[in-house]
Amino acid sequence: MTVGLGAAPAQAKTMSAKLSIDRNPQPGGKYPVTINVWIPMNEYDSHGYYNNGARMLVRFFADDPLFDALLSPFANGTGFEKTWFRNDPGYTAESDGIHLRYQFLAPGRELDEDPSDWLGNNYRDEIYFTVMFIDGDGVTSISNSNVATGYFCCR
Ligand SMILES: [Ca+2]
Ligand SMILES: [Ca+2]
Repeated sequence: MTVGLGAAPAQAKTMSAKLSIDRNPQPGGKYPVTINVWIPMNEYDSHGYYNNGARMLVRFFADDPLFDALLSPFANGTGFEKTWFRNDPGYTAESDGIHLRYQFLAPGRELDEDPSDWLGNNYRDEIYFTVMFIDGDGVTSISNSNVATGYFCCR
């Protein structure tokens, strides 16, 4: 990197990651999913990281007691992760830090992580994402989002 930054990214402590999933499916059985990540930092650092290779990588998981399965909500159910680089839509450097604001449609079959039983009772689904912020030197910070719930349909 060419900018003078501290040794380790101190922003890890305050990176916020918010998830909301609209419980009303769109035609085709897809649900609007909204990601909102903010890494607070000053404007100089924000543009410094952003312009020197910093990226964000997001993965979705099913929240379960024993094992949190990796989900594939991206690309109509075929993508298990997505990475944002400089100038990608929704990924911005601003005066108060680096932001990722992104909305997409996820197929219900991916969000229905606790599927219906043989009687047709659909169990409640719990979804969260992890976001990795990777700066140009490869230093990584990770945060988990809140858990979004719903009775998504259908596997
Ligand atoms: Ca679950
Ligand atoms: Ca379910």
